[in-house]
Amino acid sequence: MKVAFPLAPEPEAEVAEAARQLFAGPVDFVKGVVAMDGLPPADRAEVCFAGRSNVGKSSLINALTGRKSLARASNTPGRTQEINYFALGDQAYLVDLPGYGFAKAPVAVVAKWQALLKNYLAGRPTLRRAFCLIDARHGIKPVDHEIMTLLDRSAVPFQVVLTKTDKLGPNALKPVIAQVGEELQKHPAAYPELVITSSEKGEGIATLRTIIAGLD
Ligand SMILES: Nc1nc2c(ncn2[C@@H]2O[C@H](COP(=O)(O)OP(=O)(O)O)[C@@H](O)[C@H]2O)c(=O)[nH]1
Ligand SMILES: [Mg+2]
Repeated sequence: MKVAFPLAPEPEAEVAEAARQLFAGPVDFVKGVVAMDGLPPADRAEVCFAGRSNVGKSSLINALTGRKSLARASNTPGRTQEINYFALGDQAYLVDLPGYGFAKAPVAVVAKWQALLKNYLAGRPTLRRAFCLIDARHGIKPVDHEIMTLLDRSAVPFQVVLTKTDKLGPNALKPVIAQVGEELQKHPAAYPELVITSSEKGEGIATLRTIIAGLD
């Protein structure tokens, strides 16, 4: 059976406002984690953001929280291989995963974080959803399938978020949405709804906030 991947609907005003208030409240950097035993206690729901280096993960977390440099502040060189935890009040964790797909990192470094990522995705009981960020100009690439397959195997539901849509011309989005929908047919863990975003222009941010606030 073919699954359709429609766009996530615009949230209704009331739920969008509740989500806005949640994200306008305190958001704090908790820690950068380099090994499974460094994870904070699994005492609340969490969502993670995965994607290639430079796809816009940190910018998206900043846009969601309305803090210009929250995520970047923890992204000092040398910490980029860490799993960065942010606390959304005391309700949930937002988790910025290390970017993948950079060819220049030494093999041992890549192997180490791949193992950490695999253990994290398979072993975090409070992980409600992974957001897989895909650059709207590029669509889903082979390296994205690798992490999506990992999510399938770990039975972590994931939702695709297209980023940087402000960089696209008016007619360019439709074919990308079609390509993404086609590629997602291969992934049983794919949540059948796409979110279209621009951290720069704010597009889709209220929708994504509402999705996260609605997970319990
Ligand atoms: N035009 C545009 N640029 C963006 C957007 N999101 C991120 N960027 C840029 O893309 C680059 C990488 O973003 P960053 O958030 O650091 O990516 P990360 O490596 O996935 O954390 C930066 O130069 C950002 O300014 C967006 O929505 N629109
Ligand atoms: Mg980043």
